Amino acid sequence: MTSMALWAIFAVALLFDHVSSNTINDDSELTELKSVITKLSDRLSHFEGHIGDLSTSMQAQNENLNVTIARLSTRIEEKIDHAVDSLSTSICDPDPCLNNGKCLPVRNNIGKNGYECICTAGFWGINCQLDRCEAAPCLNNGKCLPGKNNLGQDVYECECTAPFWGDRCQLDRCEAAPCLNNGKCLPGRNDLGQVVYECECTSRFSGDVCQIYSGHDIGRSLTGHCPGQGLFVFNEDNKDETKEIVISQYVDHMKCWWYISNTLDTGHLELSFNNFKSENADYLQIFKGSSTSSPQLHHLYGSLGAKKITWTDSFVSIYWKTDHSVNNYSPMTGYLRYRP
Ligand SMILES: [Ca+2]
Repeated sequence: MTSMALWAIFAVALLFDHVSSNTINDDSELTELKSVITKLSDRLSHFEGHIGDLSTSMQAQNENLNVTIARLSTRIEEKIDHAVDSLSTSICDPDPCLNNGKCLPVRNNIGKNGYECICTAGFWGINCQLDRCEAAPCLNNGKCLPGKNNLGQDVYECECTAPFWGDRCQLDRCEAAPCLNNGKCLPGRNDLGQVVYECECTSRFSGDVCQIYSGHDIGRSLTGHCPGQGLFVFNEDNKDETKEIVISQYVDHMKCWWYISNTLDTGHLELSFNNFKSENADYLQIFKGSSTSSPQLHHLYGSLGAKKITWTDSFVSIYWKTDHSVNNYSPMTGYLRYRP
């Protein structure tokens, strides 16, 4: 095709040269020109034939190409379908769901294949990779246990270490130090499942709050106008302290109890008033024990002024009592000290 095209261009150029140069001078030249034109005409016809063949051939090739493209397109679609099908079955293999989550192949709204993880309790996220406990909500070394609530929501529960409790182990039932006499507070649950505490008492003490000393139950309710009632224990740590015996208001019908334990092996206890003054029917008693039926060590009443009493017993009760009669006496404070 290329050589024919070149020949045609050459012939046209020759013809053009003869005409434009105006050199046709005789019959022989005209005859030669006619011959050239005839040859050119033949060649052009031949070229046209080739062009026609070429067009036919190209049309055929075009049709073939269309068929090929259509077949290829079909095969590609088939391949894609096959890939999608195998994807939907293998999308859960290997299993993308963590923490024992169950993998389910799913097709979303736009027909796209994917998977969904059905997570076990406590876990969530696309791949069950998240744990409700990951924020470490349990304080004080509490152990976080994931779970679900009644609504099926993911929740956690804290298993607390002693003595902590509460939703997040943030509470300490023992923080009020309810156990007396160096008793150790242990939180627990009662029969109703309520969080309570238990006191682990040191030797010689017992009772709910270790309030019983060597068999003396001093757990009676302490009310009235005497702040600081209850048990006070002298020991090595506090032997230099002064325990105040405060009668803050001198009124009728008072019943105040102080329980004094002395755990020190030597020495004695001393109670002093700067100015003791009471009605004769009202009085302060010291018992060797925890009740009015225990042996009485001292019995103070009347206008005594500066008054000092002592004892060596390891446990006594101080009892202040007023009767029903009206009086105009003043509050008093006694000062209790350990003397070596
Ligand atoms: Ca009185």
